[in-house]
Amino acid sequence: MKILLLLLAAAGLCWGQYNPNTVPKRTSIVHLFEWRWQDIAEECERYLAPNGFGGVQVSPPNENLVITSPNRPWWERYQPISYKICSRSGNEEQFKDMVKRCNDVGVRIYVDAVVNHMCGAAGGSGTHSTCGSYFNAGNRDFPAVPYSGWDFNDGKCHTGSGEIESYNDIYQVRDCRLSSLLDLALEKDYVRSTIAEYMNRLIDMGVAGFRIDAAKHMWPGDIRAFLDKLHDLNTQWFSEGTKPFIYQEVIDLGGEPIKGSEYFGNGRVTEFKYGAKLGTVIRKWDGEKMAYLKNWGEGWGFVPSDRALVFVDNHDNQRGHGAGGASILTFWDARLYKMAVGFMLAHPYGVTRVMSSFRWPRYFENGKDVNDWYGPPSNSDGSTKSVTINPDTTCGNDWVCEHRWRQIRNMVIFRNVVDGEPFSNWWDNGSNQVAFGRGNKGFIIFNNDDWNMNVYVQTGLPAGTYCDVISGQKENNQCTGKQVFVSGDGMANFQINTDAEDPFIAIHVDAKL
Ligand code: AAO
Repeated sequence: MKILLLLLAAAGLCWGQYNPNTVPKRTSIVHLFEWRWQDIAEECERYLAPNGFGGVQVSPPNENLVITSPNRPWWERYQPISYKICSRSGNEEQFKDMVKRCNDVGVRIYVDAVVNHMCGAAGGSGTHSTCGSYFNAGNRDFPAVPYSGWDFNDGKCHTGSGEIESYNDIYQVRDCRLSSLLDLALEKDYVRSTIAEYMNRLIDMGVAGFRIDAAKHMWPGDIRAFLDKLHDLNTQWFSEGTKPFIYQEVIDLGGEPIKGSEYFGNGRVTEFKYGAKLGTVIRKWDGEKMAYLKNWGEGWGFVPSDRALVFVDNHDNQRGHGAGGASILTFWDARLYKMAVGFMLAHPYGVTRVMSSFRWPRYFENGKDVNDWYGPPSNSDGSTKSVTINPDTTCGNDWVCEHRWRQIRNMVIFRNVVDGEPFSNWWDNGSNQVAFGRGNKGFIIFNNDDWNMNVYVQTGLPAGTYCDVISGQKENNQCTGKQVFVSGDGMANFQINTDAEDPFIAIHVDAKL
C-alpha cells in the first residue's frame, strides 16, 4: 500500500498539498480576522516577520453582499456576489500590495475561499454589494461573475425546503443550501473553471494557499476538480512547481456520516475535535484532566497529524457559530486560553493556527450571545477601523490581537525553535500538573490543579540557566521573567503556585542565558 502511494505521488497523481509553504523554521499561521489589507501589510513587516510567524489567514477578499439588518455583520463576507477583490478589508491594489510586502519579509498569505455558494436566497436584487456589482438572488443572476440559474444546485437538492435538513444525509449536505446560501453546481465544468480562475488570480498575485470554506458541503471530487486547474505558486517567492497549501473546513466531531478523511486527497482538514476537547480538558469538565493529554493527537481519535490544521478557537466557534460548543476557550477566558494555546504550540501535532480577534459587546440571553453577529470595529460610514498599536505593543480600537500577547507570541517562537524535535519526557501527577519536552530544544510545564506545585522533573535540556518565556523573556541576555536552572543530568525544579498569573512555564534553547 505504502509503495503504491509512493508511486502515485511520484507520478504526480497525488495532488494533495499539505505543506503550508512557509519559510523554514516558521511554523504557525495567524488568522487576522476582518483586518484591512493595509494593516496586515504593516503587521507583516513590523511584527509577524520579526517574531517568526509563518503566514496569515485573511478574511474572504472577494465582493460580498452588504447587509444592513443587522448592521454590517462579520458574516456578510461569507455571502459572495462576485470574485472581484473588493471588500471592507480593501481593494485589489491594496490586496496585491499586502501580498507582496508580506511575502517580501517571508510571511505567507492564505485566502479564505468561499466557493461553495453565493449569497443567501433572500439577498434580494440590486447593487447592495461591496463593489456595487448588480445581482439578483431570486433569479440566481450574478452577472459580475457571471453565474446564472444553470450554475446552481436548485434542481439537484431533494429536500422540500431546498435547505440542508439533516446532516445524516450526505446528499443533502452537499447538494442543498447551507443556511439558505445559494449552492453552486460544482459538478459543472463552467463553475469549476470559474472558481479556479478566481483562485489562480490570487495565486498569481503571490498567495500561498487557501482555506476552503464549507468544504463539507462540496463533494471531495468536485473540490479536487477545481484544485486540479490551479497554477503553481508565483516563482517570485516560491520555488518552481510549488502547489498551493490547501486546508478544508470540514466539521467532523464524530456522529455524522461525512468524515474529514474523505478530503485527505485534496489537502489538510480542520480538526474541530482539537479545540473542543482541549477546552473540555483545561476547563476540567466531564471528568477530564490534563494527565490524559499524554497521548494527545491521533490517540484522541483525531485525523493524522500531517493532515490536520488545528486551532483552539476559530471565528465561528468563539461566538457560538459552527461547532465545538461551550467548551471552546477564547480570549474572553484569557488565563485558560493562554494555557490552551501554549499547549497547542508546544505540542508537535498538526499545523497550528493562532486566532486574532476583535472585541464585541458579548451579551447572553438564554445561553446565547445575541450580539454574535457584530462586525469588526468600524466607523459610522461602515468602514473598518484600522488596527492601532499602543505604546505597550497591544492593539487599540477593540482589536484583541491575541497573537501579540507575550505568552502566545513567545510560544509561536518556541514552536519554531523545537520544530522537528520529538515529543519527549512526558511527566504528570495523575491530575492536572503535566509537562513535556521537545527533544533537547524545549520544555513546558503546567499546573492546572488547585494546589501549588513544586517538582523536580527531567527536561531533556542541556545544563544551564533558562529564561521562562511565559512570565517574561530573554532581553539583552537578561531574563525579565522567572529563571529555571537545569542541572547536568537535565533535571530542573519548577514551582508554580495556583495563583500565578499564568500557571505554566516554558523554556527553550534560544532563551538560555
Ligand atoms: C447568515 C445567517 C443565516 C442566514 C444566512 C443567509 O446567520 O441565518 O440564513 O446568513 O442569509 C457564516 C455564519 C452564518 C451566516 C453565513 C452567511 O456563521 O451564520 O449565515 O456566514 O453569511 C456549518 C457548516 C460550516 C459553517 C458553519 C457556520 O458545516 O461550513 O455551519 N462554517 C463556514 C464559515 C462560516 C460561514 C459559512 C461556512 C458559510 O466558517 O463563518 O457562515 O460560508 C453541525 C454540523 C456543522 C455545521 C454546524 C452549524 O455541527 O456538523 O457542519 O457547520 O452544525 O450548522 C454539535 C455537533 C456538531 C454540530 C453542532 C451544531 O457540536 O457535534 O457536529 O452541534 O449543531
